[in-house]
Amino acid sequence: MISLGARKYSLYLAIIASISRTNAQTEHVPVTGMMTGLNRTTGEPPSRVDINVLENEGGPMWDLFIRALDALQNKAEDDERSHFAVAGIHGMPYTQYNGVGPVPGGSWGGYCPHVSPQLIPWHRAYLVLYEQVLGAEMQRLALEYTDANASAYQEASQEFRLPYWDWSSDPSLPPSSTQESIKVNGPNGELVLHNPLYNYRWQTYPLNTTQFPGQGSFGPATTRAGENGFDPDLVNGNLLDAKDMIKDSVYRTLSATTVYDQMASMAVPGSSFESPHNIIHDSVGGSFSSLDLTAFDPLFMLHHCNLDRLAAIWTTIHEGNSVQTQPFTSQGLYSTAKGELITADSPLKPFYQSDGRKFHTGRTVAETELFGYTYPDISGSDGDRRGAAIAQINRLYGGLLFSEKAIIASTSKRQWFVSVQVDRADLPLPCTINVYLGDGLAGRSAFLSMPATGYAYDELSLIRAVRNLGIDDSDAEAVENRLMRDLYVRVTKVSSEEQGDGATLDPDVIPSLTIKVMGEDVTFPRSESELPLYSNRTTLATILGTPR
Ligand SMILES: *[C@@H]1O[C@H](CO)[C@@H](O)[C@H](O)[C@H]1NC(C)=O
Ligand SMILES: *[C@@H]1O[C@H](CO)[C@@H](O)[C@H](O)[C@H]1NC(C)=O
Ligand SMILES: *[C@@H]1O[C@H](CO)[C@@H](O)[C@H](O)[C@H]1NC(C)=O
Ligand SMILES: *[C@@H]1O[C@H](CO)[C@@H](O)[C@H](O)[C@H]1NC(C)=O
Ligand SMILES: [Cu+2]
Repeated sequence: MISLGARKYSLYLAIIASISRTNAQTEHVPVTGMMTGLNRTTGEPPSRVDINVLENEGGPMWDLFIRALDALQNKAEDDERSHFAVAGIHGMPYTQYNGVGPVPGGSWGGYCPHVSPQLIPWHRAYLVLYEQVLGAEMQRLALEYTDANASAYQEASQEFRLPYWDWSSDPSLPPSSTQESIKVNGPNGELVLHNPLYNYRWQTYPLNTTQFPGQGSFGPATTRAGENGFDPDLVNGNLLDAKDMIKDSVYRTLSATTVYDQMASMAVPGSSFESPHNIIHDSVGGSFSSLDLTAFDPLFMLHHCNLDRLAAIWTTIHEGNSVQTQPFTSQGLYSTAKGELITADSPLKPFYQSDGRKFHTGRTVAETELFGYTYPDISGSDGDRRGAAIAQINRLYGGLLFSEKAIIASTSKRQWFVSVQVDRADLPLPCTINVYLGDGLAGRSAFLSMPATGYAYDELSLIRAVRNLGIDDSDAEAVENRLMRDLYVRVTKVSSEEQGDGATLDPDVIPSLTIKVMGEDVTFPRSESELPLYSNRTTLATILGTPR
């Protein structure tokens, strides 16, 4: 039997051949991924790894990773393979990358789609571009090591794949991103560098005010919340406050969402990964919470790599659902005009396929293996890949719904969540909608600055908040009485400079905001490789934002 790996391996060879053919004919940077370091027997690509694991293992891969980030940040900003040029695709300065500019009728200045099913596939192509540019730099730097370590450095540079920041398990900042300087091994001994994971310092600062209209408040380098551009304790405090909400939201999307479009964005009713992803942007704060500037922060790629990982786990679990299913009407972005219908075959601009002529689409980026990478949670070509992935997410994120006790009892139980629906045009963007139960924060939906209009949706689990009430949660009537009495909503404006708490608004002033308290039956999984089942959704009440 020819293994899946072998079939894919021959595909890689075809892709590599076509890359070398087209590079001569076009100046476009095709987005192909790294094709080095594949398993020689199976053709399986290397895994992207947890940033903290990469740091703790240290050695040649870590040395090269840090040195290559530093090199990209120091490359001339008009070089298409510099950190500046790649970061500038996302938002400001609205680079015409690969010669692609805005479409008439587009409104938002950068290419990045948000609140759109293209959020996941577009950022996948984006990360792959960064990974291949960074990987090429690492391979160049590896050649500088000529001593007994030379082959270890070269091998590491071939097997390298982008690391991810698993904020869904532990949202604390990667420790490697909190120190201003860093030591690594260079070819001639130890090097002390400005830590390229700490921030990005613009070479051309002061920024061109035409291209960076908001520059006045941002300073010469990227910032995160706090004094002097970044206070790691403050940021970690913000992140850890949201830890449980993020984890519960990720588990809900992994287990309860069955349609790709719902999983991929807040544009479709249901639970999505976009929502906890937004909480991370807001909690890190500073320029990280600005869609215009966030991609310049070196944390951005690690952050989005985790989003990509969650989507890849989701598509492994929900086999056969790897692309957008329903057309979506664009709210108007740099590369899609308002009213344009977006499907799985719409272009992901400005990312060219290997032929340098056609753009990638949701469909062409559906499989990570075709870009030469996988994730530890879904690797392993044989056996029950789906079951193994489910067991992994149950262990990592399923704390509340998944426990030995629940498995043994194999019970079904009434549980509750809040559904959120709002027209973004009514919101004081960027902002958060916070749901409280009594004194405690029960859930949060975060909304970034763009797009300015269009409906957005979210679902916030109340399981943890109900447990924290300390009443018998099998007494549905008692729980529902408490929900009706003690649940209320507040809208909080996020200040992009993150100077303390933003202003809080009464949600009554937001006409389109609809908050429903919903009930559902949850049947606990019977084994670690099964998911809970959700059924019998009912609406308890549509509440307003005032305490009742
Ligand atoms: C390649 O894959 C085989 C089969 O899964 C495995 O035994 C081997 O260790 C892998 N080689 C490397 C270098 O990872
Ligand atoms: C190889 O690298 C290690 C650190 O990664 C260093 O301690 C050692 O001196 C290097 N070997 C040589 C021969 O330079
Ligand atoms: C600033 O950016 C604009 C828009 O790209 C450009 O036309 C202008 O020449 C730039 N100005 C300077 C001083 O670089
Ligand atoms: C659905 O839930 C409601 C409310 O808890 C309950 O009264 C009803 O019996 C349930 N229906 C089914 C089919 O389980
Ligand atoms: Cu993002």
